[in-house]
Amino acid sequence: MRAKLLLACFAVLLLSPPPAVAAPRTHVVVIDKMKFGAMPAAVRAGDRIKWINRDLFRHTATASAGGFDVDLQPGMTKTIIMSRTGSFAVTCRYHPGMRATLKVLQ
Ligand SMILES: [Cu+2]
Repeated sequence: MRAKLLLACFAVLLLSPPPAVAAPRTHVVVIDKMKFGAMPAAVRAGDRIKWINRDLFRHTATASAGGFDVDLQPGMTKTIIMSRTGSFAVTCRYHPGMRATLKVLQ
């Protein structure tokens, strides 16, 4: 009886799917009225950031310390993959007053 129970438990373990690895997600940041929209929370390495420029002006999403530099004409959308973890100070090369912080977790 006990052997059957152990065997059943073992079978359940064998048949269980492996632990889920989170699939990469796409987060959206809208730039409008000379401001970055809210930076997404819970960005993980491997996720994508889709930058959308809804403003009438050309902007960039530039990591001040390097890492990415996205140049966006008015109405343009670009998607990048965040391969590095860390806290990125983001600014616009044309409008230094535009600032945000994007955190990328492991
Ligand atoms: Cu700008």
